[in-house]
Amino acid sequence: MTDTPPPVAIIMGSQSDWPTMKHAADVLEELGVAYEARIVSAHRTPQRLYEFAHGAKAAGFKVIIAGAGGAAHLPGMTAAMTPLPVLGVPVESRTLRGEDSLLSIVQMPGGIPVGTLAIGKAGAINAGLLATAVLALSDPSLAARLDGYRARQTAAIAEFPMDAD
Ligand code: RP5
Repeated sequence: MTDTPPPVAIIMGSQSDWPTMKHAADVLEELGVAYEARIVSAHRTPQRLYEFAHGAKAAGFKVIIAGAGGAAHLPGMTAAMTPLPVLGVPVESRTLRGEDSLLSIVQMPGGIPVGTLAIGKAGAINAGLLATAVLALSDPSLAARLDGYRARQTAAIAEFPMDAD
């Protein structure tokens, strides 16, 4: 352990978002990027959100990944209170399959951006990769690890399809 604060914060509106957001955490771990994961609800813990977002830059975070479902106001409200880049992950909701989450996150007014990813697992994975790409701009060693990840992914894709059995 070092005293260096983790560069990435993964925040989510509920414990129920963690199975989705863990995919972002897994990518960061694979690439050797430190992160901190917290439950911060825009609706149920607004004061926690206020304190987190206002203090995030001073705490040393560089990128925030924010996942929420349904009336998913967490990424946008976080972006309203920090200058840090915010990547929004729409979590798949039980009733509307995440379309509500996506529309809640993506339609930000001009002036307060949220980089919105795909609904669910793919969005969480890509949020982890995008956060890594941002950090890699000023970290050649991390850039090399990201290049390696992409190369391994490419090498793992078969050219011809196979039958399942
Ligand atoms: C949102 O409400 C959370 O981000 C979550 O996706 C959704 C449902 O939360 P729970 O009722 O499962 O706690 O705030």
